[in-house]
Amino acid sequence: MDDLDPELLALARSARTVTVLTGAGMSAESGVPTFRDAGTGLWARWSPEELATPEAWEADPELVWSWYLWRARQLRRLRPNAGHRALARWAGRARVQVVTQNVDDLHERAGSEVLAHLHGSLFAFRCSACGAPFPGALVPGLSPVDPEEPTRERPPMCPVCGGAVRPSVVWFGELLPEGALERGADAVAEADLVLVVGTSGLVQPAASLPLIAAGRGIPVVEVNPEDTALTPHADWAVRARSAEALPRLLP
Ligand code: BV8
Ligand code: ZN
Repeated sequence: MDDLDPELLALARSARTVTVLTGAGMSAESGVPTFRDAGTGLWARWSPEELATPEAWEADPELVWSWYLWRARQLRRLRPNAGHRALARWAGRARVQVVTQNVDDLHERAGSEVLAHLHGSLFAFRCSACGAPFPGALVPGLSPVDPEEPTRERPPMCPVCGGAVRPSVVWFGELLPEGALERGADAVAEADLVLVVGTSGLVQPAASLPLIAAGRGIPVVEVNPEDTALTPHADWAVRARSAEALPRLLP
C-alpha cells in the first residue's frame, strides 16, 4: 500500500465528527465473501440477488431460511478484522458514526456502536406474517457449525400467529428499516469527514448517502482496492484493503 497523503492524514487526525459508511468489503478480510464475489466460493450455488428477495421467500421459504441460517452460523466462526478494530479505537478520539449496509455483527463485536444497519441484521428475526419479533435465542442451531452447504431446515413458527419466521434483513424491493436512511443522511450531513469503506456503491438508496457529503463540500475518502460507482464523488481514493488502510489512516 502506498504512503498516505500527509494532508489526508492531517484531516483524519483533526476530524471531530466522522461518519463511516461501510459495505461488504469491510468484512471481506474477516472471511465474509462480498456480494461481488458471488458465484465463487461460499455462494457459488446461489446469488444474493436471487435469494435476497420476497419472491424467493414466497417460492421456497425453507431454502431462503436455510441460506440465512447458514450465513449467520458462518459468521459465528469469524472475527472482526483490524479495520473494524481501528474504527472502534477511533471512537475514543472523535465522534465516529458507523452506518453500514452489512448484516453481520462484526462492527459491534469490535466495539463500535452502529448508528444504522441500513439493510437489517442476520441476527434479528421476525414473523413474516404478523411481524412479531422472534428471539434469536430460540432460533435452532445458531451456533458455529460448519456444513459445507446449507442444510435444508424449516423456519421456526411464530408463537403469535403460526406464521413462518424470517430474518430481519432488507430484501431487494423492500423498504429500509424505519428511520435508518434518515439517521444515515443526518450523520453524513453533520460530519466534518466521511469515509466510504468497502462498497461498490451499486445498491440504492444506501449508495446515495456519500453524495450528500459531496453536495455539501464535506471531504469524502473512499477506502477500496478498486474504483467504484462512488469514486467520482470522493476527494481521496485510498486504493487499499480496509484492514490494511484503516489502522494507518486513523489516529
Ligand atoms: C428499495 C440485505 C424502495 C440482504 C441487501 C427494481 C425493483 C425494486 C427495487 C429496485 C429495482 N431496481 C433497483 C432497485 C433498488 C434496489 C437496488 O438498488 N438494486 C440494485 C441491485 C440496482 N434497492 C432496493 O431494492 C432497496 N429497497 O429500493 O426500496 C423500493 C421498493 C420497491 C420498489 C422500488 C423501490 C433495498 C436494497 C437492500 C437489499 N439488501 N442486503 C442480504 O444481505 O442478504 S443488499 C446487499 O448487497 C448488501 O447489504 C449491500 O448493500 C449490497 C452489496 O453491496 P456492497 O456492500 O457494496 O458489496 P459488493 O460486493 O457490491 O462490493 C464490495 C466492495 O468492496 C467492492 O467495491 C470491492 O472492491 C470492495 N472490497 C473487496 N475487498 C475489500 C474491499 N474494500 C475494502 N477492503 C477489502 N478488503
Ligand atoms: Zn406471527
